[in-house]
Amino acid sequence: MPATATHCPYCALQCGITLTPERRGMRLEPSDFPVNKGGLCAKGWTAAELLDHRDRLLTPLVRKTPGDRSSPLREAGWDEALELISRRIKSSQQAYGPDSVGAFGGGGLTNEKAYTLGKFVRVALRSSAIDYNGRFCMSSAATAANRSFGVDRGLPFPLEDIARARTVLLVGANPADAMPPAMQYLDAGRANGARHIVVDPRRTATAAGSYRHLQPLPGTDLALANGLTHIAVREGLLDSDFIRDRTTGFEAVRAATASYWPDRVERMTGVSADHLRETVRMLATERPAMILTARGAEQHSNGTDTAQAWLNLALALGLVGRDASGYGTITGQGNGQGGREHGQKADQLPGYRRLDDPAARAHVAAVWGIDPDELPRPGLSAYEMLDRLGTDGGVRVLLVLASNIVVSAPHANHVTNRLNALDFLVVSDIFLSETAALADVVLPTSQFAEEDGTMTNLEGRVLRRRKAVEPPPEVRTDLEVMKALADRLGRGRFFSDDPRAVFAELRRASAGGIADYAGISWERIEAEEGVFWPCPAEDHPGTPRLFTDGFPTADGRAKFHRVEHRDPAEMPDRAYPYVLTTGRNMQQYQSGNQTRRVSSLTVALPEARAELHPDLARRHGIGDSDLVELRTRRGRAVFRARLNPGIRPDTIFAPFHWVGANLLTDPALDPHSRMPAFKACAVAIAPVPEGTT
Ligand SMILES: Nc1nc2c(c(=O)[nH]1)N[C@H]1C(S)=C(S)[C@@H](COP(=O)(O)OP(=O)(O)OC[C@H]3O[C@@H](n4cnc5c(=O)[nH]c(N)nc54)[C@H](O)[C@@H]3O)O[C@H]1N2
Ligand SMILES: Nc1nc2c(c(=O)[nH]1)N[C@H]1C(S)=C(S)[C@@H](COP(=O)(O)OP(=O)(O)OC[C@H]3O[C@@H](n4cnc5c(=O)[nH]c(N)nc54)[C@H](O)[C@@H]3O)O[C@H]1N2
Ligand code: SF4
Ligand SMILES: [Mo]
Repeated sequence: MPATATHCPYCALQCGITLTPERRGMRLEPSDFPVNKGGLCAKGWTAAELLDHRDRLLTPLVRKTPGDRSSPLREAGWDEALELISRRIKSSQQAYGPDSVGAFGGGGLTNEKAYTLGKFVRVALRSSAIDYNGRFCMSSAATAANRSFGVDRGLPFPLEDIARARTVLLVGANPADAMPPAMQYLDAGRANGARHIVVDPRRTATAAGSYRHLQPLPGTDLALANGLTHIAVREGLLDSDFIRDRTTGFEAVRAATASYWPDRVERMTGVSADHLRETVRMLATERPAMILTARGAEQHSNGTDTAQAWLNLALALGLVGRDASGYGTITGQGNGQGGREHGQKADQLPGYRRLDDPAARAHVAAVWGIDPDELPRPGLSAYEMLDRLGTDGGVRVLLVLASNIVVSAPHANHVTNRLNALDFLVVSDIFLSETAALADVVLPTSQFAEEDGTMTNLEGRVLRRRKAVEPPPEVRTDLEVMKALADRLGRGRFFSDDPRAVFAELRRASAGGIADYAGISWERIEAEEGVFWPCPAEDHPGTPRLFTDGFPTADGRAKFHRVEHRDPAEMPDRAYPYVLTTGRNMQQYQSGNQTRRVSSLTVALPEARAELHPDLARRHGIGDSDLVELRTRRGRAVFRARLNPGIRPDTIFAPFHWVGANLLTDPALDPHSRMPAFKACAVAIAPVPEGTT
C-alpha cells in the first residue's frame, strides 16, 4: 500500500505527515510540508495510536431505558439511533418550535463538515441555535480584526515571514508548548539576530528563549498596549504617513492613550517603565516588526478590546501591510480558521458572511436552493446557548459535534447541570468523552486518517486532509450522519455526504464573500501545497499576504478603535486573594479526550499540575508535588502543585486538559465577542493532606 500524505489531526499548524500501512496499524512520519518542514511535536508523532485504539467508539450507543440517562449505554444499530434522534427532533420542534433543537460544533471539523453543520441547522432543522467551541478560542481576536481590517484571517502572512522579522512581540502566546514545530521560524529569526519579546505572567519555554520577558498581571494587557502607544506618541515613534494614508480614527486612540503614563501602566501591569520604553522603541525602529497575540491576551472579558489595543499599536507604528511585519493572532484548533468562516457561528453564513445581511442571505439561499426568508436569524453565542439549555425558550435537544464541553467550557459544573436538564442530548465523537458519557445517543465518527476533506491552517492556507484507511465498519462520517438525519427530516435533497461535492458547493456559497474559496480546488491544493484564501477564481494565485494594497473595509482603510482598560470581571479580594489563569501543557491537547488516551503522552504528563511560585507555596505550607486545592466562587478542584519560580507570585496557572480547571473558571463574557474569562479569575488555595481527597 502506498503512503498517504495528509496532516496531523490536532492543532492549527496542520503539520504535514505521511501515513503508511504496516502489518499492524499505520506508520506515521513527518513530511517536508512547507509549514512544519519535517518537524512534529509529541502529539503529532503519536497520533496514529488514535486510529485503532481500544477505546474507539465502534457502534452507536443508546440508553438501555430510553429517556433515562442514569441507565447504561448499550450498543445499537444506525437505523435505531437515527430514528430515535429524528423522532426526538420532530417532537421537540412540534411542541416548542424550531429553535428548541440546536447544535454545538467544533473547530476541529473539516471545512466540509463545518459548512454542512451550519447548513444542516439552518436548512434541515430551520433553527437559529448553533454555535461552536471557536467562540471560546478565536472570537476576541476575530472581532477586533473584523472591525479594524474588515477581515479576520488569523495570520495575514505565511509563517515564513516570522523568520524575517527583526522584532517579534508575542503576547499571551506560548508556541514552544502549543506549536513546537513553529519555533523553527522564531529560532531562524533569532539566529539572524532578531529579538523577541514575550508577554506572559509565566516564564514559559517561549519566554525563556526570548530576548525579553515582560510579566504582567493577567488581564492587564490592554493597559500595557495602550501604555506602549502612549510612549510611541510621546517619543515621536508613530508612522504618521501610514496613519494618514491608510487608516482612520487615530485621534480617538491618541486621546484614549494620553492617560496611560508609563509609571501608571507600570503600577497596573507590573511591567517596568524602562521595559515599556525599550519594547516600543524596538518595535518602532528594529524593523520589520510584528505583534502576535494568542489566547493569553484574548480569553478575557475584555478580550476584544485587548486584541484591539495591540492591533492599534501595530497600526500606529505602521507595521501592518508591510513585508514580514504586522499584527496577527495565532489560531489554535486544527481547522480553527476554516471552522470560523463557513457558518457554524451563530451569526454567520459561509464565506464569512453575516447572517443579518440581506445580500448575504440572498446569495447563500440561492446556492442552497431555498427562499432567503426561510433562513433563521442569528442565534445565541456558545456560552449563552449552553447557559439556557433545557429552559423555556432555550435549546431542549442538542447535537454536539467535535467538542467536549463538560471539560472545556467555563463554569463547567453549571454547563454539566444544563446538559443534564436537556430533553435529549446527542454527541458524535471518536471516543466516549466526558460529554458523550451524558448523552442519550452517542454516534461513532470517523477521524483524520479515515476521511477526505479540507482544513484551513493558521496562515489561511487551505489544505487537503486525505483518507489513508477505511473507518471501522460501523463508523460513519459526520457528513453521512447529517445527510441521513436530513433525509429523515424530509430535507435530504439539500444535502450531500460526499466531501468533494460539499467542497464544490462551499466554493459557490463562499464566492464573493470575505473568505472567498471560489477558485480553490482539491487539485490546486494538491499541486500548490495549499492555497491561501481569498482566492476568487481558478486563475487567481491565492493571497498569502493580505493588506499590501488596502484593507477590505468600506473605504479601504484600517480603522483604529479607541479602547480603555477595564479590570477583569473578577478581581482578587480577601476571600479569593490570587489570580487564576489557565492554558496548555505541551503533551496534552484541549479537553484531552484524544491525548489522554495516548500512552506515551500520559506517561509524560499523567495529571493536571497547578503552577505556583515557591514563595506563595511556602506561605501556604505547600511543597512541590503536594496536593493543593484551588477554590473560586464557582467550585473547587484539586491539583498536584508544581513550584515554578518563573510565575508571578500572585498568579496560579492550571491546565484545562482534565476535568478541574473549568470547575473554577469565570463565565463572564466579553460584550463584543462573547468570549469567557478563561484567563483571569479570583482564586483561593489551600494544601490538601495526602489521602483526604
Ligand atoms: N500542546 C497543546 N498545543 C495546543 C493546544 C493544546 O491544547 N495543547 N491547543 C491548541 C489551541 S485550540 C489553541 S487556542 C492554542 C493556544 O495557544 P496559546 O495561546 O499559546 O496557549 P495558552 O496556554 O492557552 O496561553 C498562552 C499563554 O498565555 C499566558 N497567559 C495567561 N493569562 C495571560 C494574560 O492575562 N496575559 C498574557 N499576556 N498572557 C497570559 C499563559 O501563561 C500561557 O503561557 O494552542 C493550540 N496548540
Ligand atoms: N480553562 C480553559 N478552558 C478552555 C481554554 C483555556 O485556555 N482555558 N481554551 C478554550 C479553547 S481555545 C478551545 S479551542 C476549547 C477546546 O475544547 P474542546 O472543544 O473540548 O476541544 P477538544 O478536546 O479538541 O474536543 C474535540 C472533541 O471532538 C472529537 N473529535 C475530533 N475530531 C472529530 C470529528 O471530526 N467529528 C466529531 N464529531 N468529533 C471529533 C475529539 O475526540 C474531542 O472529544 O477549549 C476552551 N476551553
Ligand atoms: S504542532 Fe500541531 S499540527 Fe504539528 S504535530 Fe503538533 S499538534 Fe500536530
Ligand atoms: Mo483554541
